Amino acid sequence: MSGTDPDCLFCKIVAGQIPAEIVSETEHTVAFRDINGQAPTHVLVVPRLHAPDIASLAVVAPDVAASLLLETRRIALEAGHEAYRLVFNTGADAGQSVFHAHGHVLAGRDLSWPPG
Ligand code: DGP
Repeated sequence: MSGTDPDCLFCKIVAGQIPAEIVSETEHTVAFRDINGQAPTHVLVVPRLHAPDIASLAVVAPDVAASLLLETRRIALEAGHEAYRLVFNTGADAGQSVFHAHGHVLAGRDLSWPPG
């Protein structure tokens, strides 16, 4: 499956056109450290396929969305965290700034609730 947006920042990271600290790569996903880390572990897991948010991805490619979800857990466990927070900001008013689906894996410090 393909589908990229030449103007999308995360598509460029997936393609290797913009450097990032890569954590893992699978058939469907690429994971890299957030440039503005908010926790000792702060990894972004993105699909290779461009979709503007996680729900849109689940509509067009539910297998990729499920694969991404499982990869977030694998990354947290590999980093030594059984407890972690998984965030999908969806929509600008909810804090989404990059419109290529991505899960934030946050762990390694106390994470308060409700989030800010
Ligand atoms: P969100 O606000 O949920 O759309 O999250 C986007 C995240 O992407 C934000 O936490 C910062 C991160 N980010 C933005 N630009 C770059 C970049 O060029 N490289 C990396 N590694 N992360 C980036």
